[in-house]
Amino acid sequence: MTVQDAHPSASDSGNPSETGKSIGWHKGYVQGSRPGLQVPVRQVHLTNGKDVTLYDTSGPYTDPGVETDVRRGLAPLRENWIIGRGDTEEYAGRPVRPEDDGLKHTSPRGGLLRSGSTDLRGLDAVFPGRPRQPRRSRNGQPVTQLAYARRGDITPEMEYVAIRENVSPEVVREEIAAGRAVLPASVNHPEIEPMIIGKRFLVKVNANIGNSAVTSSIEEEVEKMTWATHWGADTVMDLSTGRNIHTTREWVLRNSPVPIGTVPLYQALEKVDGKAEELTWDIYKDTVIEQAEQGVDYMTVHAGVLLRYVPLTARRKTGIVSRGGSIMAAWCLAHHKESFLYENFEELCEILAAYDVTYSLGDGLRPGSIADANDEAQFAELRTLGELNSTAKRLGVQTMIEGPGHVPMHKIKENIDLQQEICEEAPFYTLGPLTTDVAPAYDHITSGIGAAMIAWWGTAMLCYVTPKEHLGLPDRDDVKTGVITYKIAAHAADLAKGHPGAQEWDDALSDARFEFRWEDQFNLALDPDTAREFHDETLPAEPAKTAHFCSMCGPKFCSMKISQDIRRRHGGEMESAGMESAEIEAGMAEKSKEFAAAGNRVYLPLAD
Ligand code: IRN
Ligand code: FE2
Repeated sequence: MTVQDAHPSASDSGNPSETGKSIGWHKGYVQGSRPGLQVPVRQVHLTNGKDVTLYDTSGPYTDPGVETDVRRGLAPLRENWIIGRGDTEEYAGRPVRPEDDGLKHTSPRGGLLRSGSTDLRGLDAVFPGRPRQPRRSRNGQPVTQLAYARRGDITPEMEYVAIRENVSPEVVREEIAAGRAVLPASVNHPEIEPMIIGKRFLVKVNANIGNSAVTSSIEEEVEKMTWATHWGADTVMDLSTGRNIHTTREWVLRNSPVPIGTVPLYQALEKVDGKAEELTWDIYKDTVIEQAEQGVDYMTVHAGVLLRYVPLTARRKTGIVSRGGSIMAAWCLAHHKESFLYENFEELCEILAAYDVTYSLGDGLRPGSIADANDEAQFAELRTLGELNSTAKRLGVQTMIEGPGHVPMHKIKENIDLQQEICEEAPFYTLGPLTTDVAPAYDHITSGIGAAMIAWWGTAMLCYVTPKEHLGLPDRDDVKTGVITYKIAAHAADLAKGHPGAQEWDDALSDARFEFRWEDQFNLALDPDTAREFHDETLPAEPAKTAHFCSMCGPKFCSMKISQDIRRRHGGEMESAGMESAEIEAGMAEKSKEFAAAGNRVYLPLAD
């Protein structure tokens, strides 16, 4: 694989990270079969002259020498591919109305342009970037990666993800065609760097962002998105409710290098002043089209919450905890009718197929407590999701299935096994699951445990949980903690699944650790800033980073140093020949003498 520098001057310095420190890696690109097909990679230059190449989600923001401007948006990388297929056309699109932005009462100065709105802060109400018109299928036929894969086409997007995942394009095509993987890439979101979600590929992580009626500005949401992808989020869901909902999404989409997901039901509910019973299929459908025209790549649809399942939750400890699930349950009960999402599902499929919006079939009846895990309500909904999955596939729509929630460790495996069976191996996308209920403020950890397990058994994407889960809205630090926690779970699963190349990263870091190449250890870390900071707290001086000891044992007693000393003395021959036990003993005896001479103390004060 040849990796080109993103920019000729890129190799001489690392990129400045958000903290202003050098992050020690730089962006490179792998050239594909056509000029515009360049796949980003993160290259870590080690001090021993070797390079480690890692998957990169950070987008053009980390390209040295490239100026990004949030007011203009990212370059539309995929535009030529989309237009080149000749199966879509531009059209006028539906008008954007004040109520789309949660601004129901138009002010005298005019709804959207009302700059007095306090929660806009730095960014304007209207996205100022290049003018664009929405596209959709020219003749109503699906313009989805699933449809292309089925007819045997390898699209540029498929080639792109094949390079990213280090597999052949044919494997990508086959997995998509079989419905075992999705490549979420709306025809109206040409800015994204394509990625794939499926069990044969690297486990992916989604980060949720979004304002609510009470907090956060557009600017903050755009920043949370770039921040999340900087740390490795593979997709971002904008779960905004309240004010500026349409405009926030526009800013996020135009600046996002990763697929964006939403729950259209949330915005539809805003349009009826939060009164679930006033929702209609028409309002919902109109909201889906509005979001599809903007370029949302995948949508959570809680179509599996059926009227007859609602009573199954009555005796639960925590009832219905899904926001979307409870909205639909309230609607069904208010009208005593079957869900309008279920009843109109085929029409919804036709809309999604015309833009290549991917389904994320929502788990509206997921358990919200350990006590409710794997109950009848949850699995009844899953069976309906299986049925909807077949319908969606038949109509050419890419589909993944959402999963729980709160599940104790011994009940996790049943979830993925059942989902895979019922949903014909469609990608599973789970929220954790949280393995215990007792640790509010640490639910990134309670859920990271479940996430690692369920991903090992085949879950394709993990929806992160931040420390603020159950308590409040995540801020910037919580977003980072959530993403890093979930990258750990995902990578641990990649290792356990034996994903080709996954272990190279661990091996490179272990070598750096064993050889006391501190800078390399930091730069290879998932979170270089924190690793460096923790090290500097105890050993702040610059030379300490190359010193041959670590702060854990101090300079005089260190297991890694002992074994290195032994190796060095034997000129490396022990590695090939296997070291004689007598030699080890001799080395150890020598260390013992050193240790005794220093007073037989395990922990020595640091010499200064
Ligand atoms: C993921 C798996 N199960 C649920 N999720 C995520 O939860 C989903 O993708 C979306 O981000 C959020 C939807 O929450 P409600 O409306 O189901 O509570
Ligand atoms: Fe919960």
